[in-house]
Amino acid sequence: MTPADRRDWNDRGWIHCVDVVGPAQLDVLRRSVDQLDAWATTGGPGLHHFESTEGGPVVARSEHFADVHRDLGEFVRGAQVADVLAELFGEPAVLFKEKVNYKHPGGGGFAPHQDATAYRFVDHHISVMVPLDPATIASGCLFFAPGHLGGAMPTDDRGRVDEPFAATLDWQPVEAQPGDMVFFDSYAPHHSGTNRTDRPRRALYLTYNAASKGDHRAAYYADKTAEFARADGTFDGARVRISVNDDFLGRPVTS
Ligand SMILES: O=C(O)CCC(=O)C(=O)O
Repeated sequence: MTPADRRDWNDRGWIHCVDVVGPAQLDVLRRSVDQLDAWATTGGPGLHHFESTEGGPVVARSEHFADVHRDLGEFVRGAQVADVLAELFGEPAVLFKEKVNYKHPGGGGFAPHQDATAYRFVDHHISVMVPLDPATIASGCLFFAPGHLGGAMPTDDRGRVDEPFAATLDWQPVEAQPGDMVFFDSYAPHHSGTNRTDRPRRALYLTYNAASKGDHRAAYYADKTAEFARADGTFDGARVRISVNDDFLGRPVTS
């Protein structure tokens, strides 16, 4: 991390590291995510969620794969990410959850939210977004609003930042290329749009907490699986869920 990264982190709540994942590593990650995508449709390991697009049903998200996919597990728990996290937390980090958002062509975006409201068991996390395809305004990159690290914002009953409040925020697009990493705080408000291109916009989202706060990954996934099962994987029968909060703007389907 450079002094400018540190300043960005403190002032904004995210840092954009450019060209830090090499081509060989990217190849491994892309091949691995292709395997996850195939596992999703063939009943393979991991937790997989689907959405309907103009092109038909596609995988929207895969998660909980770090223990069942060797290459992904090595990256997720590897030194490259761990070193930056240790600087940001001021101590070693432990994995909290891991997911891939595929955002296939026509795949939905996400309403303004703070991740902290969906991540139980510990009150502060840091995530890193690792794009495997160009994340642009057209393909549905992240938008962040800087300087809101003081705590939880007002939310509606779906866990989204209240619309009138969200409308006052200074949203900034963070376009990122394969090879980049974007680290962001779990209180940094963010949203994203639909993928309007004809190529997927795949990205890993890896989330960690400070090791001194404990290892909650198993409890997080047990709790989430139980919560999804209670309402048959829906928000009270109204909408298929892909996440704890109802912030997904696509058309989720069961398969
Ligand atoms: O992948 C995206 O476009 C946004 C992801 C996001 O905010 C989330 O998964 O909570």
